Order: sequence, then structure tokens, then C-alpha cells
Amino acid sequence: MPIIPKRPCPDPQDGTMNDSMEEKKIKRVSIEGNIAAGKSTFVRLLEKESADWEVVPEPIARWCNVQTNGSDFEELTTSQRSGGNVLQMMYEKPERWAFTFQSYACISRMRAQIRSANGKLREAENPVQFFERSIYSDRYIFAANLYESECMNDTEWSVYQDWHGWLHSQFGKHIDLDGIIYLRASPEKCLERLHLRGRTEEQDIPLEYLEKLHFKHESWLQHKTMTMEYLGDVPILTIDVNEEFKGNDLKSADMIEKVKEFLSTL
Ligand code: UDP
Ligand code: D5M
Ligand code: MG
Repeated sequence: MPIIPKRPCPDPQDGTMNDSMEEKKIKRVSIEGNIAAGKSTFVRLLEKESADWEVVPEPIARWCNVQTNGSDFEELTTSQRSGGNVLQMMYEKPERWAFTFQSYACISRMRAQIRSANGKLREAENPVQFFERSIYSDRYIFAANLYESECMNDTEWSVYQDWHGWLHSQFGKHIDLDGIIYLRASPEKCLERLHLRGRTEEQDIPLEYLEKLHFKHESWLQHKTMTMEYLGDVPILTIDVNEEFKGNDLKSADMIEKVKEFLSTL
């Protein structure tokens, strides 16, 4: 007599799952902040804290060495680079290269974030991905600032926004955010850290440029007065990073504690 199963037994190969097998939802959190506020330093701390936490750094190595292979994240010395340096081109002649840079920054970030979504967190109990910045800061902080500074013309800005909106509609669901952590520092502190870091491309950045970016971050994440087309009401944790946290175990532990508390609310 054929045995008729009372409940369907999922085939592990076909992707259907019952409750006990259900994959954990990965929480996605973006780390935002001005240039040289301390985002990369902070995400390195997060990476060490838990095997359930994965970090996707900004693909800055790509921007300084544009080519179709190589690592997205490992920064190279000037002599190791063989591709074009679109970050340097943008700082040297922004009205010529801002559109090119912003297109590349956004697509390379999206690719890095989507690629990592298929990665190592499958076994994690409470999986979290931390992104260093997001496609929202690309558009509403950096690209918008370049447009307002007349480094992109109306046509370039329209093309960028159309392209950004379409990419978001196609791929946004893989990288949508559950939370944002804002590392808040004064423009003066950022300038000090920018010089300390010593990236050659950035050495002529004036304080006024950091001030403009700071006010945009503030209106987005502090005052919440910025209108964004497709980012809903995402919870924000603000951490003041004017005080040194690098090499300061107490301050770092306090920051990690705040992150854990924040994650428990998402
Ligand atoms: N830095 C520091 N003290 C801190 C945090 C950062 O001296 O508490 C330094 C860090 O070592 C680097 C520079 O500030 O030389 C910029 O930091 P990071 O690259 O992390 O900034 P990001 O641009 O990623 O926000
Ligand atoms: O480094 C990022 C560098 O790239 C910094 O010099 C600012 C510049 N830049 C310009 N446009 C962008 C966008 N769209 N995203 C990120 N960075 C941008 P960091 O020091 O990590 O801020
Ligand atoms: Mg960084």
C-alpha cells in the first residue's frame, strides 16, 4: 500500500524549507560618517567581535586602481597601482570626473555588498552585515554635494539619479538597511585624521569641503530633515567619535556595547 505522507517533507535541494530549517534573516547595518571620521577603524573592531558579524568595507582600492580584476578592499601603494586612479582624477578635476567617479563608486559598492550577501553568514545564529557606507550616502551626500557645487551639470545629475533609482529598484532588496550607525565627528577632527591617514589623493581637501559633507550628514541623520526617495524610517544610532577610540579599549568596548544594544532593537 502506498504511504501517503501527512505533511510535505521539503527536499533540501529544491530550496523549500520548514520553520526549523528556515534561514535566519541577515540584519544589515550601514556605518555612515564624514571622510576620515573613523569608519574603517570601527568596522575592523566589529569584525573581530563576533563570528556572526560580517563587514563589507568601502571598495576604495578599486577607486584608486580601476581595473577588472584585483582586490576591492586592499589599498595599494602608488607604485603597486596599474589601473587608473579615478579618486585622484575626481579631486584634481571634479567638473570633468565627478560623474564618472560617482557612477563607479556606487556600482562597485553595490557589487561588493550584493556579493557578500551570498557569503559566510549561513551558519550564523544572529547574522549581521555591516556595510561601510551605503548607496544612500553615495547619492544624497557625495553625488548631491558635487551637483550643488556645479561639478556635475543638470544632465549628468539627471542621468545619475535615473540610473541610481533603477539599480535600486532591481537590486535594492538584497542590500536594504535595517539600521544605520552614524559616527559623528567635527569637520576639524576629520581633517586632522585625514592628514594622519595620509592618502595622497586627499591631501588638498579643504576644511570647507568637510563642512559641507558634515552638514549633509547632520541633516540626514541628526535633524532628519533630508527627503530621500526610497529609504524609509530606518533606526539610527549616533556615536560621538571626536574622542579617540583607536587603541582605547574602554571607549571601544563602550561603542561595541552600544552596537549590541542597538542590534537587539532591530
Ligand atoms: N583614527 C585615529 N583615532 C581614532 C580613529 C581613527 O587616529 O580614534 C585614525 C585612523 O587610524 C586613520 C584616520 O584616523 O589614520 C582615519 O580613520 P579611518 O580610515 O578609519 O576613517 P574613515 O575614512 O574610514 O571614516
Ligand atoms: O574614503 C572615501 C574617499 O572617497 C574620500 O576621499 C571621499 C571620496 N568619495 C567621493 N565620493 C564618494 C562616495 N560616493 N562614497 C564614498 N566616498 C566618496 P573615506 O575616508 O572612507 O570616506
Ligand atoms: Mg574608510
